[in-house]
Formats: sequence, structure tokens, C-alpha cells
Amino acid sequence: MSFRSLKKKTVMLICALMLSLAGCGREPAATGNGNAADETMVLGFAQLGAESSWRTCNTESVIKAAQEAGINLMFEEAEQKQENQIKAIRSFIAYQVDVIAFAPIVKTGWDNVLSEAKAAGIPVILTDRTIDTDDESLYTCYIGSDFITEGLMAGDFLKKKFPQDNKTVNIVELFGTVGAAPALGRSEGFREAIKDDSRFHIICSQSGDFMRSKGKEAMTGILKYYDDIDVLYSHNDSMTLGAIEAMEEAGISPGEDIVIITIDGEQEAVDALKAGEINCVVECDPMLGPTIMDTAKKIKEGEQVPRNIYSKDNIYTEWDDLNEIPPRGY
Ligand code: GYE
Repeated sequence: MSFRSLKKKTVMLICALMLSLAGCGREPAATGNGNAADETMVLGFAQLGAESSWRTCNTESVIKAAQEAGINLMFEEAEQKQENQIKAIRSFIAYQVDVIAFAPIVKTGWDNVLSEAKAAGIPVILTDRTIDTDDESLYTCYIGSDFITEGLMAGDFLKKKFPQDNKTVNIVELFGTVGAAPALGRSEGFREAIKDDSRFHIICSQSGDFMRSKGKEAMTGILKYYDDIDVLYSHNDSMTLGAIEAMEEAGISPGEDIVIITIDGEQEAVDALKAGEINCVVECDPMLGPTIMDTAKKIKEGEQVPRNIYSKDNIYTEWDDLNEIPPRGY
């Protein structure tokens, strides 16, 4: 057995072990097909965690797409810790995978480990979140949403929802994970959209770490402190759904007493939009698996790929025909 074939078999075994330890009850994501195994590419994927339904769907999309593409997937989940993601990337480098893909939990702090991948000749794809680096050669491309555009879409809805009069509009922002690209971009785009209208005031911005429980906790505290909130702008649906629970417990009618704008487009949020508890949902597509696999194969073949491969995100509002929205799948 060649070293390469031994390496691939080891990767498959590890992958199977990781998935069974994770208790997700799936078949190993690794797939090989007999003699062709030596040619099968190995992709190391470092997922950041399992904080939201969006993330669960994103993970499922990656695992399924790898199986369908006949790619051996080494999958690691970092439990929301950057150091775990760095460890996972180092293990992929040690196993000499063909391509590394990862969803960076925060924007900064990746240069060292990505330099190690570069020195080992392993190309890197950023998926679903971007990074800040002075060395653009440390990754090949980004696949995911444009978060500033999502924030702009959210802000544009707000301007339409509150047509010109002189009343002040008090906004609470539930911020995602501090330092994370989607949180920073959604915050920036939203502020950009409303900056020329002095009626809009962001009276409070608090992190709920993209999690339902923390969204509820944050909103419970905020409602005790402020009694003049007009709008909740939340960076993801999980936090929004938690915040809605907090509002209901406080006797506040979500979507009526407080206008709610949220991002992701989970089924539960779309159902709440239909029920009038949410006013606007900006979509963020989690099903990135097929594009990741396709792009990884092209990179391995030495083909040029675009630097940024953006998802096309829609917006759904209380003014739309909501029966048109297809089942979300997450
Ligand atoms: O909006 C949120 C998740 O990185 C785009 O992370 C992703 C975000 C998504 O936890 O629900």
C-alpha cells in the first residue's frame, strides 16, 4: 500500500471515528470507490460550532455534498472556540489533505496557521465567514454571503416601514458573535443604510453570540431597562426567536409593539413572519456544500476560481405574498 493510499485510509478512519464520537448517527462522510481511492481528494473542513439551526443546516450541506461529490471529508467541529479551529487546521496540514475549508469564527488571528498551510502547499477556502489579513495569498477564495449587503437590506426595510414623520425611532440591535464577519458586516451595512436619517437611534447594541438562549437572556435584560423600544434589529434568527420569547414573557406583542427585522431565513422565522410576529427576514443561504465541493475540485485541478463567490440572498417582508416562499429546509 502506498503512503498516499495509507494516508487516505487513515483519514477515512478518523473521519468515521469523529462522526461517531459526535453522536450524529450518520454514516461516515468519507466516501471512496475501490481502485479510484488514490485519486479521491481529501478535504479538511473546520466547522466553528453548532450555535444555530443555520449552522446545523450548513454542516449537513457540507457532509452531504462531500458524499455526493465523492470527496473524502475530514470534519472537525470547534465548539465555538478559535483555538479548536486552529488545532483542526493544523491536524489537516499534518495529514496533508488536498484542500482545507473553514468557517472562521472571528475575523482576526489566522495568519500564523494559514501561513503554515501555505508553506505545506495546501490551498484554503474560507466558507461563510471572511477574515482580516494583510496577506491575501493566505487563502484562495471566499464562498458565502455578503454581510454588508444583508445589513443594507435590513436598513432599507426600516426606512420603508417608517415613512417620513418627525418621530424618533428607537432601535435595539442584537449583535452576533463579537469579532465575527457576519456580525460586523450586518452592523456596518445597517448603520450605512440609516445614517442619513436623524430619526433613527440605535439606543442599545448587545451581543447574543448568534444563540437563541443568549438572545433571550439579552432581550430580557434590555426590556427591563428600556420601555421605549420601537425596533429590534437582530443579526440572526436564533437570537430573534429567543428575543421573541422574552417579549412574550414581558407582555409585549412582537411584530406589533416592536418591529422586528432578522437575518437568516430559518423556517421558524419565516413562520413567525407569516404569523405577524416578525416584520422582515433577510435571507442568508447556509447550503454552501455543493459550491464548496465544486470549487475545491477546481482548485485541486489547478483551475482559477473567483476570489469571492457570493450567495444570492432574498428579502421577505410583511408586505409580500408569503405563500410564495418555498419550504426553507432549515
Ligand atoms: O447568520 C448565523 C450563524 O456565519 C452567516 O452564523 C453565518 C451566521 C448565521 O450562527 O445564524
